[in-house]
Amino acid sequence: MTKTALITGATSGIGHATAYEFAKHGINLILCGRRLERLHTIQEALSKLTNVHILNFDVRDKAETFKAIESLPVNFKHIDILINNAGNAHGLDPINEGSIDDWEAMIDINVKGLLYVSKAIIPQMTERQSGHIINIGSSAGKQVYPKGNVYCGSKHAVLAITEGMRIDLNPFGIKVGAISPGLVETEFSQVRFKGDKIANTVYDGFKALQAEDIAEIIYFVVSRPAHVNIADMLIFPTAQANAFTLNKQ
Ligand code: NDP
Ligand code: 8X3
Repeated sequence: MTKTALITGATSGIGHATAYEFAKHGINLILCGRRLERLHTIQEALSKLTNVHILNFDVRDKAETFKAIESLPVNFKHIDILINNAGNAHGLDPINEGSIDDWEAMIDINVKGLLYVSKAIIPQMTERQSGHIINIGSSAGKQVYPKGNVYCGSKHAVLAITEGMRIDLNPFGIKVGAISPGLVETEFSQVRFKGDKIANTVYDGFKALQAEDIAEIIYFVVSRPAHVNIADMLIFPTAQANAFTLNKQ
């Protein structure tokens, strides 16, 4: 039977590439994000390959999140795969200089937003005793790097929540796992540095991971047989050895 996936943060980067990868394989899509125009453009393109429904909401807004998911038409209500991808870093500052607004954005989007979306979808999965949840973590969720403080904290939380979800949802036969990339060339650095020109240099001097690299891995994970659950995967560009060791030429 054709599966349906809900992807948060589908308007750019990893979420966008995952939507394309899933569409190529005929997975029905519910694509989420705040930028409505982009959602329409992507829907138009991918509708040639699969059925696509879009949901325009901010994961920080609990009521809006529940309302959006509740509003799904009957042919999109049954969600087999949830990709909790929406997220970003905001700022790169030592803790003594960091902005409270940045900290709140990272906790509200990366952690609380992921929980709201999950809370809205898990009940149908427990009821059916099936489903697959993939949370996009980061190498920053495994190792803290200088000035990474709260972003790293938010991604450590994502990985801890993923482990907790896997334990608690295990009796229901629901697969839960994390994908933890290192540096991926997306709009991530434009957001982190708020459009500052430093964002244009982050991926200079080495070949960063591309969003499509991660999308292919996510499809690999969701296409394993029923008895196989990939619990966690850490992926670096070849030039990166850990969260803070990068071989730039
Ligand atoms: P992008 O900035 O390209 O994409 C982020 C996506 O998240 C966008 O689609 C954006 O959509 C969505 N988003 C952001 N804030 C909100 C919000 N408040 N409500 C709803 N959607 C939101 O970055 P990436 O693709 O790189 O990031 C995707 C995930 O991958 C994130 O969780 C990030 O932490 C993680 N990651 C990224 C790495 C990297 O190096 N790029 C490495 C490791 C992990 P819109 O603005 O339309 O709402
Ligand atoms: C994104 C990768 O190294 O910028 O999670 O934190 S990093």
